[in-house]
Amino acid sequence: MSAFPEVKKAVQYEGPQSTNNLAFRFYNPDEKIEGKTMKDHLRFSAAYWHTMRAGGSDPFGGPTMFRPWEGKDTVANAQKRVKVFFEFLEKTQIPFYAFHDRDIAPEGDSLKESNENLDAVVKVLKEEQERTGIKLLWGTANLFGNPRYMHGAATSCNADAFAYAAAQVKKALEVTKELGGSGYTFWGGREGYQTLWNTDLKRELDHLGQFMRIAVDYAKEIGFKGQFYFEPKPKEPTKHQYDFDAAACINFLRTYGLEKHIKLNIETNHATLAGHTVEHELEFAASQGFLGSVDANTGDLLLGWDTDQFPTNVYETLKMMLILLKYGGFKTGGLNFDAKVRRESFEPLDLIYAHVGGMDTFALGLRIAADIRKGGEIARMVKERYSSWDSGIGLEIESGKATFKTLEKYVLKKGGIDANKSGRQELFENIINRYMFK
Ligand code: XLS
Ligand code: NI
Ligand code: NI
Repeated sequence: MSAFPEVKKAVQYEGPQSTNNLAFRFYNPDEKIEGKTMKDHLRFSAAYWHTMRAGGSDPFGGPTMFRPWEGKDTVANAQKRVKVFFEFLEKTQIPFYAFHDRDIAPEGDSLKESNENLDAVVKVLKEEQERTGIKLLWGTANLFGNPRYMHGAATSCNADAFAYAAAQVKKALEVTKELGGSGYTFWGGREGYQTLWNTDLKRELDHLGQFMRIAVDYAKEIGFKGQFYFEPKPKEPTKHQYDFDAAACINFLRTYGLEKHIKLNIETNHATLAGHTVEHELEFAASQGFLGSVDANTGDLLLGWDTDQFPTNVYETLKMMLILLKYGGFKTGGLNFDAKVRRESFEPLDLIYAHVGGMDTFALGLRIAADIRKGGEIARMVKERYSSWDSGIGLEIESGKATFKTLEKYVLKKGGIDANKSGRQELFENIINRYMFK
């Protein structure tokens, strides 16, 4: 029995003129852009926790989602759910997925039982991967839901919580490897604090560094070759998360000697919660060599929490794709829809509309970004803006030859500076609009 009976076969590309709500207008998986297929540029992924597990509850009300395949929270039901998920992935043509250990299988009464539950579901995931060719983008462990993590996991004041979290990540790494995952993500969960009165910040940060270090060691030990990611988020659930933004995460990784092993997983909604734009976070991470993967969603700028909505703003995806193209695109990462349908959009069909819309939004962003790059004005104008660095005194500074003394001599001789030129922000914006609305 189909879980998505309205969608008879996989959603297909029909082109921009199509009015079919169950077709792609811009995402044409095998079409090449800048020499690479759209599928390989975008590397779409669906998040198990939202797509299969989000019930729609909020602080004021319980679950609203109509999910006819759900039953008791048993391993058998978890296995059945995997099949529904793969039907969903096939019908939307999403080639990757991501999960937390506890999304896919129920937590047992002991670690041993939880691990057995996980193995039983991983077996079905593996079968479904083999049947469909769909792959695991990354795995992770839920180190925040269980009350044992009320003070955090790696940064808990309770050393036993650290130990339990380590045991959980050990297993999560093993199953991620078993499923051929191309990455593993650390998202801080409750790694942060509510008040400094009761917090030894330095000790907590040291513990987090140590936790990641032994995770990296264990990955090496078992031969897990996937890429580790660290996902910035400024707040929620704690008032102050340690992985605040890209700059804080990179500083953390460098401080604890982890910069060779861990890249970043940038999430749009987390960027805006940190008071940044996602393009700032992406550009900054990429410029420092930390571009890993993207949790593709969007927030509501009027709400101060992680609303995890589906991306529909083409200006935003265009900016993201321009940065990705500039830095050579994804190696191991992808565009993981860490997004959930609104609690009012409770029908299974809404999951399809949401993902198809998100995919098309990124596909159109990619097309326009490639077009802008082909036109070349933006890159040329930026290059021209910095041309004083290409020769003369600029080149001397960049090549490390200049000192304060030589620069003083230069200024004394010259007597002033070359005239500044306009930044032309409005012109840049107009050119982008010209490409947007052709
Ligand atoms: C929560 C995070 C989470 C991570 C995976 O806000 O975005 O979903 O992506 O643990
Ligand atoms: Ni995320
Ligand atoms: Ni999030």
